[in-house]
Amino acid sequence: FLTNPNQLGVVAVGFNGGQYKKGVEAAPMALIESGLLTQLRDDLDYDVQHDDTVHYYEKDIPAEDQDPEHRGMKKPRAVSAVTERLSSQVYNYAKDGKFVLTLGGDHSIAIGTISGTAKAIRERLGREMAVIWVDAHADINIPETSDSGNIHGMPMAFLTRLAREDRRDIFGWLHDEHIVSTRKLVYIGLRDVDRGEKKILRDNGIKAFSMHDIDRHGIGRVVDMALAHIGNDVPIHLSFDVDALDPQWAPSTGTPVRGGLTLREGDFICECVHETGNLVAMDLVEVNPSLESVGAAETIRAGCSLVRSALGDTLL
Ligand code: EXY
Ligand code: MN
Ligand code: MN
Ligand code: MN
Repeated sequence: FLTNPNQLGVVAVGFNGGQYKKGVEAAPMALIESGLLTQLRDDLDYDVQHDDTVHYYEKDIPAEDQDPEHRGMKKPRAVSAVTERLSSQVYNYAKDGKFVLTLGGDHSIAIGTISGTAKAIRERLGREMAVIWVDAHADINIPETSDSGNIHGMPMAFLTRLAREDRRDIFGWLHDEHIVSTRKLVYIGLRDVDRGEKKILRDNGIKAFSMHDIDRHGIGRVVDMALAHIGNDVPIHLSFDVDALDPQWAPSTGTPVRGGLTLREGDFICECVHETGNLVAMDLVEVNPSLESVGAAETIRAGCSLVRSALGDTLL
């Protein structure tokens, strides 16, 4: 599905407004400084296109006193403004048939990345794209089911239209071409899903593999089943939240949940998705280098490993 498979558009989005912990905005720089892009260039032969600056989009973000809660959502205009710009930036790479790698940032940025790839894939190939969402959380709260009001717990609801909002400055810019079908969404790694989210998953028949499923069937079968659900010949956007990994491997993240994937299982998912040949974009989100200072280096190393695996690094 990529016309330029060795060209990699890298978008760095140091944005933290989808939740309340500082530090996640520093992740793109930390990942890049630890050598991620150099590895992709030198070891995996990608033509990496990145303007060497981390995008904070500060001028686009309304001041906090200009951004009151709306339907319980916190900083809705800020998240909307950032993701709207991000969406067109991702679209611009994806429409040229390049792979798009986005380094977050908290997971609210997926509203921008997935809408951008979905639109490009529709225009370029006339097809619907699938999303594989690897996370401890489902991030599919609608504003009314969210206890926290944090938008990083809601991106999949807006991307599937389960949540909608007509105000242009609060996600009203999302149109049909940006939307992903609930039938084309698969979760892997879930273990902390809110009550309202469980109902949303059930009512809409959304495919989800929890840690329980991984314990029962093993990661190999679970990945096979996830890919079978999507189908053989469908472009895939992989959105990887580092908190899918057990805190043992990725302690420096805002909402850690014990009982997660090993780093090897995380890498395995990425390797298998790469092997399909259908991967068109990846997000790596929720790395927060300022939490758990002892674990920050380890978390960054884990993040780099996941990205390399998704981009074709093999063990042999
Ligand atoms: N479900 C909770 C909420 O909506 O606030 C926790 C969400 C955490 C989201 C992290 C990024 O995956
Ligand atoms: Mn950039
Ligand atoms: Mn998430
Ligand atoms: Mn999460």
